[in-house]
Amino acid sequence: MNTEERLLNHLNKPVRDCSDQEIYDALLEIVQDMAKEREYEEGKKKIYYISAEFLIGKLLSNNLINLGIYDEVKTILTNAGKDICIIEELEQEPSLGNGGLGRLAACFLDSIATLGYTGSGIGINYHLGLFKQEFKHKLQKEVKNPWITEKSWLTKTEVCYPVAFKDFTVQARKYEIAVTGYGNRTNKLNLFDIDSVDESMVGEGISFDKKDIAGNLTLFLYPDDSDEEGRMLRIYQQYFMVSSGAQMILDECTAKGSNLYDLSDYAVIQINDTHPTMVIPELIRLLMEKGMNMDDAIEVVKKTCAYTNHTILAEALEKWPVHYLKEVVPQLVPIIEVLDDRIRRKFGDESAAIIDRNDVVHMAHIDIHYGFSVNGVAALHTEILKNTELNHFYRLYPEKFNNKTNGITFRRWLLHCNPLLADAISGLIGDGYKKDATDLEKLGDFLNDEHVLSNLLEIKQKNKTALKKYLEQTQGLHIDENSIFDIQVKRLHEYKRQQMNVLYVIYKYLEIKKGKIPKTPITVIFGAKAAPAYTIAKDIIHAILCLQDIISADPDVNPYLNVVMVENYNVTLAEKLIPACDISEQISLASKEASGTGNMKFMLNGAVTLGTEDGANVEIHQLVGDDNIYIFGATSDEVIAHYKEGDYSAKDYYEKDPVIHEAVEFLTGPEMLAVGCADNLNRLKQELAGKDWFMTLLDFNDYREKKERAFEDYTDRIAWAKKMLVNISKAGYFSSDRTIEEYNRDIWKL
Ligand code: 26V
Repeated sequence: MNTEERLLNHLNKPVRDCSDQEIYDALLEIVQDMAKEREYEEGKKKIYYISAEFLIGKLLSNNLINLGIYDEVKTILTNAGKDICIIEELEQEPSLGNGGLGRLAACFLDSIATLGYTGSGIGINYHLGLFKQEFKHKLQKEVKNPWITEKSWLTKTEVCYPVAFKDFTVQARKYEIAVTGYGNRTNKLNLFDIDSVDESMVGEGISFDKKDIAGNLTLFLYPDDSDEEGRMLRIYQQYFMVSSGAQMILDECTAKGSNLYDLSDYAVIQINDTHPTMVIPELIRLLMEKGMNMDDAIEVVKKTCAYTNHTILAEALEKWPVHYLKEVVPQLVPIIEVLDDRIRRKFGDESAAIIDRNDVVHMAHIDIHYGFSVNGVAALHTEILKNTELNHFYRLYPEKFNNKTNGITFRRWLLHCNPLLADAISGLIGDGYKKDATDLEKLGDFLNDEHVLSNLLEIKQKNKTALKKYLEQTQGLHIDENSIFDIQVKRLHEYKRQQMNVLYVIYKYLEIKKGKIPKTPITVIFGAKAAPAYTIAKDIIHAILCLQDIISADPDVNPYLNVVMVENYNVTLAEKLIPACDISEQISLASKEASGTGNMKFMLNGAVTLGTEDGANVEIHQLVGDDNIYIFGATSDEVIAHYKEGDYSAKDYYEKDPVIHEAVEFLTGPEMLAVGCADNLNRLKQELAGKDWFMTLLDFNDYREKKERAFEDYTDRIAWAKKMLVNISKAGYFSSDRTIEEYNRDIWKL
């Protein structure tokens, strides 16, 4: 049956006479059927990617592309007077992740299937996902984000596992989402859930009864962990995920013939950050339950588990007090104690211990001692882990440490989100790059071809106009498509330094007020969710929204400078923003951003990076060269030295530098107080002028200068287009296909 026949079969009437919803439902079923036809497993060994987050985004278009029927479906719909873009909009985006870590997991699943490896994701089916962000009175409000509709990508299975907590047991039920590879097999994302979850318990905003575990366990992703109950719930969720995942893995391997002593011939488990770390003691426990002695169980698990570290921020490295674990999963505590005891006896080194003197369990230490691989996610990040953050572990196990620079799937982040650019590239170098991203290098042949460069500018312009329309229709925001689109979209965190961009906007506003008019108008676009309990992050959002208000009401300034903050930044919005971007803001304090993956998406879509030598920016810089990126700020070595010496003083910069002083003062000046809330703005100003833990003021002047230079360079359109083309041509390295091949070569060995 061809696609048209399949569609008519499902619809029972001409496409023209169907509602968009009917068409969406039919396409969903067709995709599910076609995906099923390609579902098979091959080879003995399977990769299990276990992660608390899978930020998969909408799936319809991506699946149509991967199944090779997107163009056909689009034509059928167009001929029937329907618009695939409108049909796409009907899908709810599953918000099963916070940011980079979750999106990375989704890109990896795409690449594993595309490369034809046998692999599954293991995670949690959060009904309400991460909160939806709304702006009220220029403040972030969190509301629930239901995404599971009657017809969805989720398939309910009858596979259930008991998960025992201290005082009660729940039944974990497996749901599946098909992961279609591009022109290849279908794998599965397994999401565990419980039948008793009760969406009706959600009250105002995202509040709910944190004690009713059977009702709330799979409601939200990372509910507020600012209080003890919230933290306990997180442990419940983590154990729920790893226990059901581990049972599934053991079942699958036994069914394939494993005697469990040879588990590592059948399974490799990649632990995505420390959220799934309890899978290690849980597997040991389950193996012992099946009759294995503890020594053997530990050895088997050690050969099966590998750990990825995604951050060096101390506050983000999970540590659970033993008494929490005793309250939730007492069965794991004696096992963790043995694991700790063995390490203490072997190394006698307090800093390598698993349970510290204060009876706190360091989750990452379990992974490092009892896994066979530890990897960072960009070259610089891995070096920092080896030389600084995890240096004492590196000295114990140098052979375990390796780097796997992150990547992104080009199916979603080019073919799907930027079809105009993808088609133009195909026209120049053929379709080979869709399977082998390094082919993009061939674009280097066109760097002096004015026709190609002008076409690139035209495509960017069309994408900017499309973004303008989209933001008008969906958010009531108005932006000037003839301005420079300077975009910073990512989770809100002080180390990512959205506040530095805010200070720049203030600086520029004041300059324009003084009569210094920019050559090209500028639109600074922000998108970011702040953790519900992260006060300063929410203050930064408030400051951005105040500036948006002030400038949009000021006719002296708004012909030249505008600020907008998009509401509820998510994957869907990223797919619209990234193709339209001119300047990609990647301005974290050097050493703090493990990798970044947004930086790669922007580069691939022809934006030029303005960034620090941090995370994967370092590798982008090496690839594109000094002329095609704007690098500024202190190096990671300098930053690490400042922390060590404790010699950075924000106060000095604030008091001695008049430009910085004026910009910081503005935060609580009359313009801001007229539209904003004094508490929030004062707190933010105090933080910046008095503490500034992430050294915003240290880098501000260099940032400002490099940003000005970028705006200046932008005016030479052909020279700028050349920079865009260099960026696109060098982006092949950042395909997640490359990353997955490296994981397989060095770690998984499938
Ligand atoms: C978590 C938390 C939780 C508690 C409060 C502060 C805080 C700060 C950061 C985090 C991040 C946890 C791990 C994470 O999401 N890392 C991101 O992983 C991406 C994929 O490897 C990488 O590109 C980002 O640079 C990295 O931040």
